[in-house]
Amino acid sequence: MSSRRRPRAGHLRAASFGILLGILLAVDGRPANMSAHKDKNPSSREDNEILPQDHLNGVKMEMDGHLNKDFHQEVFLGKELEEFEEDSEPKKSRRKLVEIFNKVDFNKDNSVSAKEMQRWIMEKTEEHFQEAVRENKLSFRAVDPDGDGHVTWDEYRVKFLASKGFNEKEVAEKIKNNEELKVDEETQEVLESLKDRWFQADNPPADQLLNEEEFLSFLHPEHSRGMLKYMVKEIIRDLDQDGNKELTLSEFISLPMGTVENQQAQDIDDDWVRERKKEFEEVIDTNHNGIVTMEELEEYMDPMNEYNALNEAKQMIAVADENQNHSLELEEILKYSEYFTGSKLMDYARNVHEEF
Ligand SMILES: [Ca+2]
Ligand SMILES: [Ca+2]
Ligand SMILES: [Ca+2]
Ligand SMILES: [Ca+2]
Repeated sequence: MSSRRRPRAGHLRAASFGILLGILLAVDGRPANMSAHKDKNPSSREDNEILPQDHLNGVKMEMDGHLNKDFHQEVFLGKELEEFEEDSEPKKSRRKLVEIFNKVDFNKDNSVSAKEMQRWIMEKTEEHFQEAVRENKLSFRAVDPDGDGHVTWDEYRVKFLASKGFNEKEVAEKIKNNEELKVDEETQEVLESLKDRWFQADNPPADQLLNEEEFLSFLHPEHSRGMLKYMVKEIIRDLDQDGNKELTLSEFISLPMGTVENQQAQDIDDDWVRERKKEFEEVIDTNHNGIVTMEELEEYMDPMNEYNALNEAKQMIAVADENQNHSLELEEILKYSEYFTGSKLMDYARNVHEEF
């Protein structure tokens, strides 16, 4: 482990949370003997969905402070993202990309301007949000089995511990009888962090119960103003070394250790540092004074910020704009399809050119 930074409580929290998510994502379900019932549908997916995720679609930064590398693809493809994953057929992907181009090109002049791309990004962001609302309905049902529309912290805590492999009935019984729960330190830290977040998501008048909408902001803080501020506070807490609630470039570049497995490898990766520096100086620090304030970070994290969307649109265009007309033509998008969609289509397009 890199010892670039002294571990502090916040780091440990972020670290253990990352590790926990890693475990939950990596292990396909819990050990068989702990599983209440074995159905065809592994319960791991459902369990993961009741936990706030590190990665949020269409948000520029992960909850652990890492940049979201797939951001531009997410805001370009929206919920179509999955259709471009590895095993999709090139011919189909190409057709899909042409289709998308024609939609982004709102005024049908065969070229995508920054304004058109901005409008598209906003639309796709809204799509991610609607997707989150839809998924939240299912997750909420999982934590509110009696369906009365409210979930207490204790009910959620039981579900969370069950997802960690604890026996759900036993835990529920112990909580009911106010008995002490024997959980390891790591789980305890995650629980405390979740509890903070839980009470943040409880809108006034605070009744310590979350309804479906509040649960959505618990899982998806990016779409609620109050939770967005909370998320920013958490990120600053993890990155801010001198505790002045602002970030310098060096604070932004050195991440808390242990938040990802290959942190050490990433720390020494020059590209990684360069990218982060660029993002800090050119995008997040909007008044370019070398300091990122909470307000600047909040603007940056807000997925519905139109100014950010326009910047992103310009950046995306610049990547592929070979003829330098500040717009994207279909050929440019196809040539840079890997950047926009994650799949390489140009070679394919050239090979089968006769077909079209
Ligand atoms: Ca156009
Ligand atoms: Ca600082
Ligand atoms: Ca600034
Ligand atoms: Ca162009």
